[in-house]
Amino acid sequence: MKFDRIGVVGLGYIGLPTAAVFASRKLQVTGFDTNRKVVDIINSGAIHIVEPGLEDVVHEASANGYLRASATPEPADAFLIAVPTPFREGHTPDLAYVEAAAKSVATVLKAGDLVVLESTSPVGTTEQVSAWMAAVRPDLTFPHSAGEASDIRVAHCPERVLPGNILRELVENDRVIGGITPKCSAAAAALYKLVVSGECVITDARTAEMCKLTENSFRDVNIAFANELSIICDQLGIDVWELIRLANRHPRVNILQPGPGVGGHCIAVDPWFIVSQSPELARLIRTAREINDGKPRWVLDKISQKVGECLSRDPARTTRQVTIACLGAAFKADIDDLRESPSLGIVKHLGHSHPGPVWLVEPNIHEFPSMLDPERIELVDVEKALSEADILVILVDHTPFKAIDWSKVDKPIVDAKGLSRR
Ligand code: SAJ
Repeated sequence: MKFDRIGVVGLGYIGLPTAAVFASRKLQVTGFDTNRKVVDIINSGAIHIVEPGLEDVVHEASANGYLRASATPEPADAFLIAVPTPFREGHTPDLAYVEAAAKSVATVLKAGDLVVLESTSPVGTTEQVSAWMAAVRPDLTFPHSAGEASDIRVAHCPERVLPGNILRELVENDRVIGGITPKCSAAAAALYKLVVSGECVITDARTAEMCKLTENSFRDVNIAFANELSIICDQLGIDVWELIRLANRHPRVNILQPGPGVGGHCIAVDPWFIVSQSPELARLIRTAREINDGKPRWVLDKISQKVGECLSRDPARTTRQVTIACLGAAFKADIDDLRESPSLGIVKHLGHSHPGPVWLVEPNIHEFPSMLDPERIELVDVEKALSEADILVILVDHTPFKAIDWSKVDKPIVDAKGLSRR
């Protein structure tokens, strides 16, 4: 198959790096995004997201004429759909962006084109994408109804990259490719082989959809196990981080790390897609979600206990005079992304519930987060927090926090990441 022009729908954390990687191989790529501002930024050779190395690749590809952005779809030989799949109230998947993307791509399709859904999706979505496109284009045939003879090929190839490491993982990771028919899979594999050095492993669309959900659910269940252990160990007076280090010396044990909860747009979301499709059967997956979602509450209870201890040591003091400093608000270490962050949720909650000063140390941000109340939360540097706060709450294992010699810090600490105990 020949792909003279590639269209990427959705220019966010996945779509933009994907478009840039194809364009860097001197393929003609047009990225589509409904946000005009995003289109203008990319056409100026700049980027609107934070990802190491991406700005240079986008800048070069657009300066050399290989990458262009547009607000409306244009014809291409292959389309990659990389739009968000959030969940609605009640944890049911919201496929509105996928539906809109499929319907807009359909308007410019011609016989022989390939459409690949990259967005993490519940099982059956790829067939649904094919059906949505067919409804717009009755003049073409689609694989969900016409099978191998279809004019259009449709496949799922879930993205699996780790934010912060996207450009390398886009090229090096193995890709799972699930076409609605074998011809669809073969076409999608031919496309990805243009840029991927990892293996392109072929399966069917439903298995590929479930595979992505399984990867993130596996991680969520493993983290829930670590979080549950951390609560049990706290009750038993055992250092959970030492415990996990020791248990992981067993050649067949690999427990992840506890923390203040699970955040981000993937691990905390995707397992719900399985739960919502198989509510009676997905018992472990649901429980893991509940354990991880319940962890911030447990951390808040630990903070309240420390406040109580401060007051009982000094009865002349009131809660208003107790200063709590939170270290970190991002959803994981060494990133600036605060969305869906359990740490941010803890800081926000303290802003409402603790009558005294609440400070936040977040070395990766330079503006006050819009989600927090500036009347209640103050951004301070780490030195001020270490010297002046009454209680320190370690929420994120950012590198600068790891570098602190915690053995010299003589203050009450609630440590959700185990930095002060290593
Ligand atoms: N976390 C822990 N303990 C750990 C590891 C992570 O509490 O031992 C927490 C983090 O602090 C964070 C959350 O889990 O709040 C998620 O972080 P992450 O680094 O596990 O994952 P993401 O969300 O950045 O990216 C994941 C990756 N999936 C897997 O590793 C199976 C990535 O490969 C996927 O492409 C991405 O989801 C996605 O887009 O689905």
